[in-house]
Amino acid sequence: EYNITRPKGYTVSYHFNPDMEPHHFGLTHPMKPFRLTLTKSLVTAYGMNFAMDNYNTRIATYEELNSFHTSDYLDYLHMTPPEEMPRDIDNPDKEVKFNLGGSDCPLFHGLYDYCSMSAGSSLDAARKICNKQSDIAIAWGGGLHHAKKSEASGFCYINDIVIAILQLLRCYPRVLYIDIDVHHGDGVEEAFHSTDRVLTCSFHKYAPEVFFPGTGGLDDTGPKSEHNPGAHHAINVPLNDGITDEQYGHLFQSVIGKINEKFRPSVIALQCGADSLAGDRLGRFNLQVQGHGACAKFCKTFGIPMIMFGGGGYTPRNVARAWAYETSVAIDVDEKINKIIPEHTPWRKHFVQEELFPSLEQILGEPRANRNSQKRLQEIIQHVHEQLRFVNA
Ligand code: ZL4
Ligand code: CA
Ligand code: ZN
Repeated sequence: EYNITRPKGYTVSYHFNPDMEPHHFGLTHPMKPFRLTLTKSLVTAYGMNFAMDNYNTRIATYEELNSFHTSDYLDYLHMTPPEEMPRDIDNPDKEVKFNLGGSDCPLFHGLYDYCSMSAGSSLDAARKICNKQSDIAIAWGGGLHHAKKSEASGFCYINDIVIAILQLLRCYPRVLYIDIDVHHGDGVEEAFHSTDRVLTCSFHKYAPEVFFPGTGGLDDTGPKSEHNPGAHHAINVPLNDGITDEQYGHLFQSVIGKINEKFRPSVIALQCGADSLAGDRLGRFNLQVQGHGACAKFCKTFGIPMIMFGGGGYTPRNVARAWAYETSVAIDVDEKINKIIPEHTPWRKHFVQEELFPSLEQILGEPRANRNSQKRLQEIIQHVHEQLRFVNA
């Protein structure tokens, strides 16, 4: 039996809306809101809820969504019932507005409510950080980094991260956005491309034409106009298939460590997309739960406030394992328990012999071939360090 207690000296808050689960993108669509409930159950099964402040979050208002998204787009999202909305698959002749109704961003019942709940969780988390009632705020229902101000994209309709960061900017001078989802965090990058108060850094698989969304090359560092204060404040770490915990950890620490030195953020917004894990239905990387969680661990060492968002993650049982583990990182549970959590099975005590437990590698599936050479990774680090000469707090 574990006895999980509150971390000393700081507060962790968990922001969750149980009403997100009943929403469905479609039977075979990869995005499964059910993974949020699965995560919450695992967190609660370990008693981690006793170490945090738990909030059932409210929905974001139209005005709050309007802080980033245009009224045209929101009105369309809000007013048009699914039946009347155009679909490009079923009705290829009909017009598709705002990229809504295709196979990536389908229209479903309660879509607007679902989006308001996701944004509401992230905004509640940001408010708790702003008024110092929380030091690490967790919002696994958010992290939808592709949405643009007037357009849905890649399973994302409302950019809860941008809305949360806009809130943080009211109370903090500089926000560091870090994105470990296997996809490029294009929506967040674009939203802040003209300010030097937000530095964005995304790690992702990069193969334009082949892998979504196709942006985020090493040289994409924000619009390079002389008068743009946001120039150089977008950092991209393009990667190939099969990157391992060891490589990713080294890369993450040298890139984020340097950014922390130069940019001196007052708060961190960390998008923890779990599709960078091995065995993900859409992802291509080979990260284990520990390697993924090591990113959150490293960010925590800076000792500044942090929001942890969800994001992608398409093998639900692994998403729950990773986010439960990262919740345990936030509340700083004993290392011994950390080692147990990723190997969780509810009927653990019924097994007598240790050998009956599968290893994490077995849980997460056969590793993919690693297409990242040490030489290339070293070049990336070198390039990012050079770019950071233009960044000063
Ligand atoms: C699916 O099986 O690369 C959607 C999407 C729906 C159900 C049945 C429809 C079958 C994989 C993906 C047709 C599917 C055709 N269904 C999808 C260029 C594309 C056009 C759409 O993690 N087809 C688009 C988006 C990416 C594309 C990734 C990641 C979000 C995040 C944050 C978004 N879009 C090619 C694909 C399926 C589906 C199966 C799919 N879509 C895989 N990759 C994409 O970063 C939350
Ligand atoms: Ca990313
Ligand atoms: Zn993703």
